[in-house]
Amino acid sequence: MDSKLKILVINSLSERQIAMIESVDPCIEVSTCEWGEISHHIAGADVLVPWGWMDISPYFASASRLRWIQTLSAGVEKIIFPALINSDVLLTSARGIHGIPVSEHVLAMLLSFTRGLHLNLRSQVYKKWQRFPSDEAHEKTVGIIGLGSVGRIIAKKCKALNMRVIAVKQHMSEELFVDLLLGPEELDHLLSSSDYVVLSVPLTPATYHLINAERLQKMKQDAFLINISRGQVIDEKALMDALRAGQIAGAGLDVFDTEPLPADHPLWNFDNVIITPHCAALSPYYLDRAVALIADNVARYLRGREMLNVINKQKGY
Ligand code: OXD
Repeated sequence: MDSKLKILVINSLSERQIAMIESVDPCIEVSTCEWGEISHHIAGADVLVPWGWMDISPYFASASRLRWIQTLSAGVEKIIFPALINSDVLLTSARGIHGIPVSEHVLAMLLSFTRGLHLNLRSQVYKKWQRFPSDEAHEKTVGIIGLGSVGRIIAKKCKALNMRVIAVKQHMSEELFVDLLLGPEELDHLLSSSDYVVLSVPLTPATYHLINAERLQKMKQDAFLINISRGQVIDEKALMDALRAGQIAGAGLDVFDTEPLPADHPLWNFDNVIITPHCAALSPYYLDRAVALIADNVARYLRGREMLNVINKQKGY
């Protein structure tokens, strides 16, 4: 029997990054391939490291050695399929490495809305000297829905702006940077008291269309909605209706129902919407952080220790 632990990463890695994973134990052999080549390589892999958006279900039957899938991304909703759920293949994610870039992305959106930069940029395209009302984030309230590793860093940075931070979280905990922590049943209170609502929850059956017409109505008319989680957490049609009706002041969206957002999608046309192409987590340091996490998890796997970010495949997170 082959005594090597063969790890197949569906992304290119530098020699240094490969060496970092292989340095965990002499039995480890890391190889990489492009997404289009997966069918040629998957049969030999004990461990697969794909991005969360990759649909590996067509190749699963030929992955006879596969014992563990470690995603490069935090989101795993697209990688879970019935045969995987019913198998004993372990699934772990890269949760925990996104906090720095994603929180900076949220602050960039929040401050752009506050200072009117989204409007200034449009004027600049037309070389138009035009002032818009601007506000301050200081002492305003940010409501964070989902206080995982990303939500916590957002809270900390908003506190540094002297904002009031409220958050909704599944289970109560001591939180250093949160002024008011609420349970999921108090979501409406967060919505009606926040000047900025930030979505940082995973997509699960429970969070699908969490922000619907009824919930948008609970928000203040001068409040902004920022989504860096998954597009399907918002009912996009209800959001566009709310924007048209002036029910909320604007939305900063990094994620969408359909990605890439189609060129003829009406969301492109709103002055008070900032659209970014699912890039909140992008950073030159992303892969290094992912590789460090993978190396840590490989060591845990080999030594039979508790693994990081194990996904409950039934629940989807
Ligand atoms: C992720 C993301 O899931 O960046 O990692 O959206």
